Amino acid sequence: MKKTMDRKNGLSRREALAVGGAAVAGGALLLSGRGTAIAQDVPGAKRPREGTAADTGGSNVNQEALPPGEEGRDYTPVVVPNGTKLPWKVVGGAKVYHLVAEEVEHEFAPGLRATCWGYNGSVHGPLIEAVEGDRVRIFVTNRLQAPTSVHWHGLLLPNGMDGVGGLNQRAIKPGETFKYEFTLRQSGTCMYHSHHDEMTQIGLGMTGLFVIHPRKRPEPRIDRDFAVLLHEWRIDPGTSRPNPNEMTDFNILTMNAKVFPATAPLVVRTGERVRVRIGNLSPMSHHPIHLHGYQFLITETDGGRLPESARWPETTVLVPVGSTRTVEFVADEPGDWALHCHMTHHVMNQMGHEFPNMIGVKPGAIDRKVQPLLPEYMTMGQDGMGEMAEMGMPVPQNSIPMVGGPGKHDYITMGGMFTVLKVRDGITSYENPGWYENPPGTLALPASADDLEQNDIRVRRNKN
Ligand SMILES: [Cu+2]
Repeated sequence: MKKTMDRKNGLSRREALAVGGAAVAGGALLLSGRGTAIAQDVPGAKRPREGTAADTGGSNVNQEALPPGEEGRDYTPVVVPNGTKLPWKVVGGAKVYHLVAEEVEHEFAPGLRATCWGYNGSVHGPLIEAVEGDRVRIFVTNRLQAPTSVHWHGLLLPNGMDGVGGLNQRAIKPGETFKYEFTLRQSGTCMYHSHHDEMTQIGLGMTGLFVIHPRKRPEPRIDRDFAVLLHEWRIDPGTSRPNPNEMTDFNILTMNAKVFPATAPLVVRTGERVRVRIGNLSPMSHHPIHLHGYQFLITETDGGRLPESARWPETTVLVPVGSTRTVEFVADEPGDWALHCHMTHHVMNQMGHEFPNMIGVKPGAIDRKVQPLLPEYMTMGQDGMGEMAEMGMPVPQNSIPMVGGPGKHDYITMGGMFTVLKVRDGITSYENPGWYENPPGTLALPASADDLEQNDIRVRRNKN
């Protein structure tokens, strides 16, 4: 048994003693309900550490590791809309993964592609899924032209596995393969990302999610467990690579590296218990993610599961840079519900940002004066951006309309960090079910003359 309390982890010796039996039991209590509760009250109180005595290197499994957790038996697998998961195999009791850092031709939406940096042919990298107590061995091959390293963000691990280039290890040179190996001592939603020349490498997309399921399945069970990673990019129309030097003016805002309307919907059967894990490895922006039609509970951060008394209801959860937030709710109201960043410039695609403000301009006079010189000229944007997108204005090469796509009732004037939660009664497949059919009497429609009269509503004509 290792001593877990002799570390100065914000805990004095007296506080440690006050925690009592939990401290003495150390790793053994880690997986019990009581151990979890204590850990929540005193962060860092549990922390069975990997030591030299047990860790002989090579492929020996550390004494704290448990048999590899199995999908189905130990956990309901996470769903990654538009994304992939990293496959694994078991060797000597450890789960073995292989990440390959490389350039990736990525499509953000039809019409917009760029050469990004990612892992295993994917931007962002595939989601790594494992179970608390698993021993994981992750090989990282560098197929970039530049050195790199991988940091396991939010994971409790030995210092030399933390992946900060120069600080915890030397950088992985082009062509080299490094081995990371550690035992997962926690559960929750963590991430991974390059920690070498971060501005360039994170900016170009070298990020991913790392989900660790608890060894003991919590009740009530989650039916649909989604994971979404947020990012932002600067891709000037006509160019083929994101500009990682951008500091403020990002023009492509993504969920799992896609912009609406290319974001896949989150499909759920009515009555199911839903979890959405949201990570943010954007270079510079925090994202307030808003769900329509529901109140959810914030149940987790990347620091772990919140005790019930510390969860609170919200409809918008702020996900700061370098953080994850997890929300849960029961999907009891069918429909097509928007799930999006509430920063208005983050539900736009390219071009919206640098457009001159034409709101309220009367175009007729300007057009009459300019058209003799430039016959194709037409003033745009005087009624905002929505109409321009809808008209299908021609756009420069390798760019996409500012906003949106066709919806059931009209054109959806949204882009960027926008997707749809689709809740349906009695579905047997999670394929995209199409648009929601609103039951009669539950859809907003133009008011009739009778409606106006009966309710004594007087309407003045629009000007012009
Ligand atoms: Cu945002």
